[in-house]
Amino acid sequence: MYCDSDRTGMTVGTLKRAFLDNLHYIQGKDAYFATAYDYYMALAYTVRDRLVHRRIKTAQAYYEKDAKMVYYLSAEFLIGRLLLNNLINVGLYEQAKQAMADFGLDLTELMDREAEPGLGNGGLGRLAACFLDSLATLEIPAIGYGIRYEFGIFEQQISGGWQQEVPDNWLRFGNPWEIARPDYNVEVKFGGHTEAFTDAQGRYRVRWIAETTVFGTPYDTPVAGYKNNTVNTLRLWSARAGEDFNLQVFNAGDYTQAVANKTFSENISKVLYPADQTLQGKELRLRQQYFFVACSLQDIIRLYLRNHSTFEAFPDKAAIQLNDTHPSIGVAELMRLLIDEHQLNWDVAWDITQRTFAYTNHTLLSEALERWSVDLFGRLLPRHLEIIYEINYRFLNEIRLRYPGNTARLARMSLVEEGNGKQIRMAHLACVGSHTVNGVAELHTDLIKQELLRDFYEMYPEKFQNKTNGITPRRWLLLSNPQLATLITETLGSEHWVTHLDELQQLETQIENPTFQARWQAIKQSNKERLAEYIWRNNQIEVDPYSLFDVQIKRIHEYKRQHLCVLHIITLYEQIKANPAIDIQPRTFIFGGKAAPGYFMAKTIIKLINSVAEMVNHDPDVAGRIKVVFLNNYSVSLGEMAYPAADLSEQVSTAGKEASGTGNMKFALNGALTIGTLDGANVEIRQEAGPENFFLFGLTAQEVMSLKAEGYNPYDYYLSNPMLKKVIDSLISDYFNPREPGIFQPIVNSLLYHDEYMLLADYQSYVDCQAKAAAAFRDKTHWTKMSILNVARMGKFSSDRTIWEYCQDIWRVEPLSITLDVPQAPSPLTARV
Ligand code: 26V
Repeated sequence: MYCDSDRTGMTVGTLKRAFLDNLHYIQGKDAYFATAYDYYMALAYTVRDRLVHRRIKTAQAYYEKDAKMVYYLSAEFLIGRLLLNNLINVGLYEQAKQAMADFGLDLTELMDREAEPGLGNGGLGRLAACFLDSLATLEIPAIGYGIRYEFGIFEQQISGGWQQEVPDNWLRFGNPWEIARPDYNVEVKFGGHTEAFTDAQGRYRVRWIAETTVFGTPYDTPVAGYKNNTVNTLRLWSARAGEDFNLQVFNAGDYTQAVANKTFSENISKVLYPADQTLQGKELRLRQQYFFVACSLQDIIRLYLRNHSTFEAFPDKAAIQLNDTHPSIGVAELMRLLIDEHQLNWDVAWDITQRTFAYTNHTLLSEALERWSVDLFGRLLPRHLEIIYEINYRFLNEIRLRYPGNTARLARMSLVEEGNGKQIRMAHLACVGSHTVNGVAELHTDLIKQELLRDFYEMYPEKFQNKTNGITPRRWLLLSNPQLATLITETLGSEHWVTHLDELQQLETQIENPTFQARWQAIKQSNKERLAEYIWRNNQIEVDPYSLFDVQIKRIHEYKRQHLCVLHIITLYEQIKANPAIDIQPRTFIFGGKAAPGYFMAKTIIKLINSVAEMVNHDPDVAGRIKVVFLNNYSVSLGEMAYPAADLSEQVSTAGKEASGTGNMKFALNGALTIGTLDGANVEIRQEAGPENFFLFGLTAQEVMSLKAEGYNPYDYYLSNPMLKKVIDSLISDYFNPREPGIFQPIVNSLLYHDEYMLLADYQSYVDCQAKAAAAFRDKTHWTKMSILNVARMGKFSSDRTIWEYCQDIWRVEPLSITLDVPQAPSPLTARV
């Protein structure tokens, strides 16, 4: 019955029957009334059936083999649209395309109806999504745990050049991929106080008398491995008011107050915080973090106890990864569960906790390091505060033993920051509670060891590891650049490279082959034309698809230096104005990215890009040679179109500030050359691609630190560089914003008098490097060769490689293959749930 039923069959014929069935019985529509959205839903349910079947088999195998599981805890999962991804991974794409064509439907158009789940801010959330894809593809037993935000990252509209935020009601029309599991609801407590008591065995115990309880309902989204039978789970928690809600109404009689309380509880999973890298210390955010961690740990323990009766083997069966500090309250929560709920003693509980958790750091920016005020913490999580104090007490004693009399070190390493308003340092908690701490690129890990967590590294050098980030080649090549993927498959003779990305190396044999070069160029050209059409439809800007596409898409942040690119654009513009007949490489500058709603400078940078665009795009002297485009509402889907269309990838952060970057990898894998600093994974990309195939500029991280220590004065650069002066003066004079004078003054002041991110120090080096890139672009053949070499040498940056390293060096887990033709599935009546 598993072979070709309407719910599992893989042929065009069964897909068509299943599709019609779902259209009829789930959407309740016939061909007279069905909309494109109904067709999308019917197809999505058809695909989901095929996944559900595999997911059940996968979960069965994990249970029966008592496999060690990876639990990836992340406040963000930026998974992107799922229809095409699932069709590809489960091996149904061609059949689905045919099936839809037989009905006169265009699969691409249906795919466009899917709302994108924007459950993340940027790099960190997207990394978690790439990791889920690789975990399933490598057949690793794993569950991703997070929050089912009702509103994802805001929709960005541009009005008068400024960013406007619009709520992202992504669940409005329903979500065909998720399955609610109210049967696995768990309870989460907040607030109240603690009481110590002695139990019947004479043991010292603490009970937490909470003020409120909230329920978490899990929603499961299947995560399909690439053409294997593994389907793992992404389990996202949604907050529901406690079940005593109705009772309270009866008893207290204050119906409206009770409803208000219900709404308050359910607010926990309402909205994703749209700030990355800046902390606001908001109570709701701490509630969110504790909520999903408490739900997940209960779930993990429930799963463990199905096969075990003591906690002895817990660290051998569960590897819990903390994606940044957002879930780091898990360290205190696991201690609480083991001690208060399961009556383990402190030392045993602490040993289990430390052997279970590992922590990934994603940022060196001090403003992005999470700290929670002790006041807030104590109010919301009184028992956890006690536990953290106890962890800290024992930890500080350890330091005193190792470094007697070193009070400065004690203050630096403490989990509690003293000073105006005590704060809990979550990075320290995560570090102390974990067996392994990792950075996300070699340079980043070095800086963690030497700067950010230097004291910790000195004490526990064996705890620290590097795990350079990666991206999934399924979404970031196969799905987003099908023409290039086809060329690669034809050239290498199979699609084995999709799961063994190192094999792209073999493309190097084609580097001198003119036919291959021509096909390579034609594919890039066709991707550029597609983006040009999108720009025309979306921005009403006509761009030359033969111009150099110079692309910077990522969150807007001062350290990422989008405004350095703007200084370059103005430089070119000034050169043209001074000599309109100048021979200049035509370029299209394409920007995209969201600014945190409260981040004034980032929002002003967006306005600056749009103001410069307005002037440059319409100046007859420019004669269309330079165009500037700001793509609104940058998202995973927009990235899928933009990366394959880029010639030049802008990775220009101040050295030492970008932990890794992953957009840099997406560009390079799609044949763009990089202009970049020695920051994050750029260093390793350049190493792999070869320095001759990478446009390097700017200070190194060491030079940045030395220059700062010496006393950096940006104003000197302004005075001594005439072109730089001219460029900055054009901003001072309101040339680009005549009707809104003064709006760019904050940017000018920041550059001239502080320049924390050292744009002026890197300006000349950047402009010179850009001139080299422009000259190189004019030699089409040589550029194409460099492009091919970049792709051929990006194998290292597959997230499969990254995940395999985590499995080997941190989690100690093994793959487990899933077979679908198990002769006998256990009867539903006898199977344990
Ligand atoms: C941090 C914070 C801290 C304050 C509260 C709000 C908030 C929200 C999100 C984050 C995460 C920021 C860290 C982050 O996204 N880091 C990025 O991680 C990528 C994956 O490792 C890496 O490639 C980027 O370089 C790094 O910026």
